[in-house]
Amino acid sequence: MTATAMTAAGGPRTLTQAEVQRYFDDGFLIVENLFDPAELQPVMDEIAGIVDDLARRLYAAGKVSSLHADKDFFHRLTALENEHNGTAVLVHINGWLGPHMARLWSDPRLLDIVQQFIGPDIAGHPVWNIRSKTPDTRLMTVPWHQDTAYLGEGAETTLQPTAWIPFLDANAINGGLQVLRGGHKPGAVVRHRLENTVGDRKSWYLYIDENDLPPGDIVTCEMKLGSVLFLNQLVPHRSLENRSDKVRWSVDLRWQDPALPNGDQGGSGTIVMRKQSDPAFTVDWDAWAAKQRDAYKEQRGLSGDAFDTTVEGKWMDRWRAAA
Ligand SMILES: O=C(O)CCC(=O)C(=O)O
Repeated sequence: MTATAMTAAGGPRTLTQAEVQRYFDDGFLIVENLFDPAELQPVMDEIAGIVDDLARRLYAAGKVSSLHADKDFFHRLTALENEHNGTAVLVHINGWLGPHMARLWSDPRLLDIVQQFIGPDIAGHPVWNIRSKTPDTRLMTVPWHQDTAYLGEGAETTLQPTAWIPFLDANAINGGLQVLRGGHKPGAVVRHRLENTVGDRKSWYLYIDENDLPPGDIVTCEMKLGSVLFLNQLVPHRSLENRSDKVRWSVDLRWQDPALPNGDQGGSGTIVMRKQSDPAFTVDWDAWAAKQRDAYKEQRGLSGDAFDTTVEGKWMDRWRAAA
C-alpha cells in the first residue's frame, strides 16, 4: 500500500502540496479516512434497495426460488447470482442514481480534493458505476485499462479524476484494485482490445495486453472502509478476482472541468457541481437524472428482455476499428 493521506474520519480534508504532487506523479492517490463508515451507510442502504427490487422482479419472473431477504448486504446478491447467473451484472447496469449516491458524488470533501486537481469549476462526468463484485464472478473482474479508453477520442487530454470508493476494506483477496504507478506519464492512450467473452458470457470490457502496458510498478491498493482512491484518466488499473465470500461493493465517480472535452458519446453530458462564479450554486440533479435515464433507456432498448445482461457501447466501435 502506498500514497496514503491520513485524516480524522469524516473530517474536512485539504491535501498537502506533496499529496497533490504525488497524485500527479503516480497517477493516483489514496486518501484514508475521508468518510466515517457510518456516513456511507445510507448509500449502501440505497444500493441494498436496488438489490431488493431486482430480487422481487426475478422472483416474480420465476428466475429465483427465494428473495434471499434473510441475507445481509454482503451476501444477498451472491445467493441471487448463484440462482440466476447475471444478477450481479444487472445491478451494475441498472442505471439508477439515487439521492444518497448523488449526495456522495457532490460531497464537499470529494469536490474540495478534486478542486485541488482540476481547479474551481467542477462537473460530474456521466460515467459512474456501482460495482457489484460477487465472489468468483469473472465478468465483474475488470482487466487492465485506462478509463479514457471507454470515451470518445480527444478526451484523454482532459484531466478527469476518478474516485473509487469501496464499501468494505478492499484488498488483494476480495477483488481490490491494482494501479500501474506512473503509467499515465507517457500521456497517451495505449492500445486496448475487446475482451468479447468471459467463459460463455459476453464481456463489454476493454483490456490492455500485458505487452502493451506502459512502464510502471504494479501497486495493490489495500484500503480501509472510508478511504478513497483517486485515479488519473490515463493511469492503467485493473481489479483482482474476488476470492472472499463477500460481495465487494464499490462505486466509481468522475469529475472534470465542464469547459473541456468530456468524450461522452450519446450519454447525458456532464453535470455542473461547482462554479467559481457562483459560490451559492446548487446542483440541478432532477434535470440531469432525467436526461441520464433517457440515455440509459435508449441504450437498454436493445432488447425487450428486462433481464438481458448485454452491454454495448461506442467504446467497442472505437477499439474494433483500431484492431
Ligand atoms: O471496481 C472495479 O472492480 C473496477 C473499477 C475500475 O476499473 C474503474 O473504476 O475504472
